[in-house]
Amino acid sequence: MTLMAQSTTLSTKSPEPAKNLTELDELFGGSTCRWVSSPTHADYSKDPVNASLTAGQKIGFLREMLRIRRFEQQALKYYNQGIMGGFLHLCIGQESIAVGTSSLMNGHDEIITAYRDHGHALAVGMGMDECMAELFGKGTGCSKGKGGSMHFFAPDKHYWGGHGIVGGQTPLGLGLAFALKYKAVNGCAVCFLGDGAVNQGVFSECLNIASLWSLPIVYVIENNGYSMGTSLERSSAFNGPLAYRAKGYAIEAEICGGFHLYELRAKLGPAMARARAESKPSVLEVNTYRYYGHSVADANAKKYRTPEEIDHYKKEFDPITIWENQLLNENVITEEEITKLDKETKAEAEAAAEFGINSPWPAEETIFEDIYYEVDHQTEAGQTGRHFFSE
Ligand SMILES: Cc1ncc(C[n+]2csc(CCOP(=O)(O)OP(=O)(O)O)c2C)c(N)n1
Ligand SMILES: [Mg+2]
Repeated sequence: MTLMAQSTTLSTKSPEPAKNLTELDELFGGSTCRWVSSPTHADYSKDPVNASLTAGQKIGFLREMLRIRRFEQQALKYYNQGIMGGFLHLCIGQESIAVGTSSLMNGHDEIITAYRDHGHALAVGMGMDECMAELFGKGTGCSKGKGGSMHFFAPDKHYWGGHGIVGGQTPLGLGLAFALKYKAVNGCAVCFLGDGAVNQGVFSECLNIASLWSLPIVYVIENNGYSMGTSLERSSAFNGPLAYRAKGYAIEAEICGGFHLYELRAKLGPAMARARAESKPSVLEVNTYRYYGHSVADANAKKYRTPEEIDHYKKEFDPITIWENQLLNENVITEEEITKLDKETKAEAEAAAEFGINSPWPAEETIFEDIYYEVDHQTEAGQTGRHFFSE
């Protein structure tokens, strides 16, 4: 009883009042966290990492963001019709982060992420067919239908998944960075995690080792303000940027608006370059927003956020609209060309869904292939692979 009463008191605790923010700024010399500061439309077009981009590259970024959004919209359609099952965590609204990051990869860099992984997979060059088939649980999927939405993998594209345990990818990412340093490869590891995952103990351990051993890793915190239905102010005791926790481990930390590709590239580019050239870790916190619920099974998706909040981000900070406007202003693209691009990506997503639906299921005799399973503590369920369903 006492414990329950205490936890109720804790969960209703308000965030620290804004008066502390000046002190924080003085302490850390940086900006403040997302629930007290709005993202901006600052201009990073002249940054060296952006100034050299060609028109073709800029249009390519738009195509990639559109591909991710159309792919996920198709997936949502079939999920809602009951044709697709399993988990489905959409990154709609967050597309710029995956595309901006992959645009900076140099062929030796490695990336790893959590379960909200479709965007990263497509951005590194995985095909829509193999990804969609995986969502349908088909044998033609990238993980042969055994991983589903949370476990897209493409090591040949330096993409190490797709992980369902919150924060579980952070030590794996550190292992990738260690391997790069050990083998003297001029690359960096980029490990994505959410604002909720920052609170997993293992992440603190990773920061300590990353700094102690000077490993070439960039932890990118995709701060969308919520971990499932829990808002940031209810999950983080420290009422400042999450990235600043890195300062406690003598690691460079930076805050970034993730809505504009120019800003993302301008902040992430130097962190990745530092990792490659000096084998130094960094933490970059990227402000972003997801339009849909935590997953498609989030029954409370519209209860813990106001419709006004969702609309605000859609209207003011949609990464695709922002990039389209940027390219229109630069005369890099016309409205007609955008419409054509959009149609092409929609058609590609539709064709991928057809491919997934028409693909065969994995054969029953392959159920134990390509997976880890217990060899001790043998049970009947373990022998037959039927843990959840009877015939
Ligand atoms: C160790 C562990 N604890 C809890 C869960 C259940 N869970 C899945 S996602 C999630 C929220 C994580 O939020 P965040 O890190 O902000 O990522 P986002 O979903 O916003 O991308 C939780 C608690 C889990 N998968 N693993
Ligand atoms: Mg989150």
